[in-house]
Amino acid sequence: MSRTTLSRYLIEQTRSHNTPADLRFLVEVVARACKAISHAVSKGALGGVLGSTDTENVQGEVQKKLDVMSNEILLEANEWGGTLAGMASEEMDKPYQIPGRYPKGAYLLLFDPLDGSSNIDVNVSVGTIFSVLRCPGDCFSQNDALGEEAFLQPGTKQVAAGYAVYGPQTMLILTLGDGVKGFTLDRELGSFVLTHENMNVPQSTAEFAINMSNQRHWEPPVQRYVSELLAGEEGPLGKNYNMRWIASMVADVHRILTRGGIFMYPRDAREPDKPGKLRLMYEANPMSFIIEQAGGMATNGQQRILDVQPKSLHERVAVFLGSKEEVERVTGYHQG
Ligand code: AHM
Ligand code: MG
Repeated sequence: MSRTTLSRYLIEQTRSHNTPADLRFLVEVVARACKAISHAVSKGALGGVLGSTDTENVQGEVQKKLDVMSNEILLEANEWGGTLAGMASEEMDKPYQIPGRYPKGAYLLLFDPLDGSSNIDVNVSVGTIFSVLRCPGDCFSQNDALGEEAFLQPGTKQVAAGYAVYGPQTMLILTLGDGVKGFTLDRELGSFVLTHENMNVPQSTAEFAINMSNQRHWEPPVQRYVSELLAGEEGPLGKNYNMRWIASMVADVHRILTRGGIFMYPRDAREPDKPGKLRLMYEANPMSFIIEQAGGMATNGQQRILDVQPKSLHERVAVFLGSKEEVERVTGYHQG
C-alpha cells in the first residue's frame, strides 16, 4: 500500500492548490524540528532533559529545560532556509532576527515551542503550536531589524497553522486553509504519514474542558454556562456532560478534534488587565484556524478569535473553542 507522507501531501498541494514552494519547504522544516523535539521529549530522565532552568520567560513563567531546548531547535531549523523574514516565540520577548549570513523570505513564523510544559515532568502529553503569516509589504527585503508590528495581523491572515502532539504517538496536525490533515510519525521511516485524511469536529458534544479550580474567578456568562453543564439531565440543557482537563492545550484540542467537545480558558477576575491566560498569536490563533477548518467554532466570548486585531506580540485572549453548538451557546451568553 502506498502511503502519503507529509512531503508527498505538500507536493500534491502545490500541484492542486498552488501552495507556494517556499511555504511547502517552511512547513517541512517545522515538521523536521518537531521530530527532533519529539525525540528529546521522549528521552525524559534518560536524556537529563527534565526539570527547570533558573530563567523566566517574558510571561514571568519559570522555563523548563525542554522549553528552552525546543525553542532553540525551532530557531536553528528555520533560520537558514530563506523562507522567513523573522520568528516570534512564547519564550522570547522580542522577534527573532534572521542572521545576516542567511537570505530572508516572505513569511513570519510564530510558535509556542513546548505547550503544556507543566506536564513534562509527569510524562503527560505536551506539544508544539505554530502559525505562519506573510510578512506585510516588502518587509523581508529591508535591512532594518524586523519589529513587532509586522506580526500584528489578525488570525484570518494565517496561511498555515498546525501543532505537533507528543503523546503515545507523535502526530502533526496541519491546515493550509483547505481542511485539516493529521499525520502520524512513523519512527522507523522517520516520516510523518497521512493517517487522518479529513479531521472534523462534531457539531454537538457532551464533553467539556475547563480548569474548574478557577470557578470562583469567572465572569457571570461562564458561571451560568458551566452550572448548566453540571446540572446534567435535570438542567436546561437536558443531558449529562463529561469533563476532561489535561492542562496541555494541544492534548485537549486534539481530543476535541478527534471526538468533539468544548475547550474554555475564560477571562479571570484575578488579573482584570489580562483577557485570559492563553496567548493570541501563537496559541489561540493557530488552534482557532484549525478548529474552524475542521468545522468547529472559536470565539473569545464576544467575537471570532480570528478577527481579533492584535496589539502586542504576547497579548492574551479568552478562548472558547470546539463543537459549534456549545461554542455558540456560551458566546450567546456573553453577548446577551
Ligand atoms: P504554557 O504555554 O506555559 O504551557 O501554558 C499554556 C497551558 C495550556 O497548554 C493549557 O491549556 C493551560 O496552560 C493550562 O492551564 P492551567 O495550569 O490553568 O490548568
Ligand atoms: Mg503554551
